[in-house]
Amino acid sequence: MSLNQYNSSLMAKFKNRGLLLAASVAAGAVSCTDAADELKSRRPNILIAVADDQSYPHAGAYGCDWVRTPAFDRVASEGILMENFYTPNSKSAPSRACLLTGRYSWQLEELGNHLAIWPEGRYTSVFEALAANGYKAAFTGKGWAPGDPGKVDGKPRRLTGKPYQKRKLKPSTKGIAAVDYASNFKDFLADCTGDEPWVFWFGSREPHRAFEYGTGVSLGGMSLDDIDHVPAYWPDNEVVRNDMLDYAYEISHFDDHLGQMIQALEEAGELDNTIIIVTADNGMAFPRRKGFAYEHSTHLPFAVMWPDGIASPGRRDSSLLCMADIAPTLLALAGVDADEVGMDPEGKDFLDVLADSKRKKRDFQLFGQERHDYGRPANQGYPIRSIQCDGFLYMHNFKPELWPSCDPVTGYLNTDGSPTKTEILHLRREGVDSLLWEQSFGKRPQEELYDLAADPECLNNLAECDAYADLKSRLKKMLFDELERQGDPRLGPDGDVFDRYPFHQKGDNDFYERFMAGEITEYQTGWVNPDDYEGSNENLGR
Ligand SMILES: [Ca+2]
Repeated sequence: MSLNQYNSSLMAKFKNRGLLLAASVAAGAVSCTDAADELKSRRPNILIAVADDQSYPHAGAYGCDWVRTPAFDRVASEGILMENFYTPNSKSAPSRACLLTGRYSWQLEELGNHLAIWPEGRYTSVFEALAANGYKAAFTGKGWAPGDPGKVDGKPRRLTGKPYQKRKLKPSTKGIAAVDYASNFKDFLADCTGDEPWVFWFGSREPHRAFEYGTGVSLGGMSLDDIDHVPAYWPDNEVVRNDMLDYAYEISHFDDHLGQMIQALEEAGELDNTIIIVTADNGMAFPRRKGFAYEHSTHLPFAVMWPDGIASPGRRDSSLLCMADIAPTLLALAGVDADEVGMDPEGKDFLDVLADSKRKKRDFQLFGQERHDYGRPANQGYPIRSIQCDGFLYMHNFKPELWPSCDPVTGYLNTDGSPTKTEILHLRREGVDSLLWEQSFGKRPQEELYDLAADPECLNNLAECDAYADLKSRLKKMLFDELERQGDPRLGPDGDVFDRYPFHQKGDNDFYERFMAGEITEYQTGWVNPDDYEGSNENLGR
C-alpha cells in the first residue's frame, strides 16, 4: 500500500468512526424494558467472586488456553460471558470502592486513592445497604483493601459484611494465602438457616503477587510453549513466560475455590436462586498493567450466572459495563432504593443484560486515577483521566512531568516487584534495550490516543497525528464535559486535593522525602525488590 493509499484508508476509517462517535453522543438513554423490570426485587442470593489482579482475557471461556478456569467457564456457559467489562481505576482499593459504592473513583474523595481511610459515616457500601434491608452479608479473604475501613461501635466497619476467615489450608506455593475460602463459605452457608437472602463476597488473594517462581510449570503442569503471545512491551523469554504461568497457576487456585463454592450451592439446593458474579479488581500485577490506564490495565474478565433469572443462558454479551454498575445492579435485584440507604451510584444496573433485552446503555467508558502507591515527592499521585469510545482510547495525563510508575530512585513503587519487572530494568541498565523500560517506566506525553482494534497494546500513540486531530479534540471534549457533569475535583481549582489525603498508615506519608533524607535506610516496601531502586532519577532515558 502506498503512503497516499494508506492515508486515504486511514481517513476513511477515521471518518466512519467519527460519524459513529457523533451518533453515539446523541443516542442518550432508552426507557427500561419489561423483561429487565421483572428481575427487580427478586431478591436472589448473591455470590460475588473477586480475583486480585487478573486481566482480561485470562480465562478458558475467552479462549485463553494457558489459564485453566473450569469454574469460571461453567459460570460463563450457564450464564453470560461479558466481553467488555472494565474497572475505571486499575488498583485494588479504588477499584473495590467503585464496586461497593457504584461511583467512579474521582467521585469518592479520599477513596479515589489507594491506601486511604474510609470516611466515617459516609459512602454507604452496597453490602451495608443490603445488610440493612434483610440480607445476611459476609465475606472471606480480601474485602475492601488495602486501607482503613474505620470503626462502627468500636469494631471495624463491615464494608463487605461479616468476616468468615477461620478455616485455613496449607498452600501449595509460598505465594498462595493460607485461607480456605471455600470452607469459610460453607461455614457461612451453614449459618444461613433462616429465610432471608444472603450476599457473600469471595475476595481471593490470588493471583496477587508474589508468585513462587516456576510453579506454573512444576505444579500447574503447563509448558512455556502454551503461551501463544507475550505482549510486545515485555521481553519474550523464559523468565517472563514462567512469570505468566506462575500467575496462571494462582488463577487456577482462585478458580478451584470458586468451583467448590458452586458445588456447595448445588448440594444445598441453592444454586438456581443465586446470582454468581465472577470478576477481578484490576489488571495483572505486571509492568504497564496494574496501576495504569491502558486497555490491558483496565479490561477485566467477567462472567455471571443465575439459573432462575438470566434469559437465554450460555451467551456472550459485548455491552460496555464497568465496576460502578455492580452496586446499582445488586440494589435493583434486592429492591433497595439507593436514596433511602444514602447511596448515589453513578453506574447503571445491567438488568437488561441479564434479561437479554438488548438495550445498549453506554457508548463510552471513563477511566481515571489519582494516587496509588507512594514514591513521589510531596505525596503526589499521577492524575490521569481517559475515555474509550468507538474503539479509541483518549488519555489525558495531567502531570506529564511526573514519573507514571513512581520515581526511579524509590524503585517505581507503583509497579509490583516481579521477575518481569527485574528483566526490563536490567535490560536498560545493561544497555541492551531501553524501549521496554520507556514503555513501562518512562515519562508520558500529556495526551495519548490509541486505536484499540489495531493497537490493543497501546504502543502507537496517535495523539500528535494530524489525521486524528479532530477525533482527539472531540474525545477530549466528551471526556471533560462528562467529568464536569460528574463533579470531578481534578477539573476544579483544587485538583491536587487528592495528594493531601493522608495514607491510612502514618508511616507511609512523606515516604519520598524521608527516603531521600536517609531517614529510611532500608527498603521498607515489601512489594518491590531492593534491586528495583535506581541510584538516581537522572540519565535514564534512551
Ligand atoms: Ca488488586
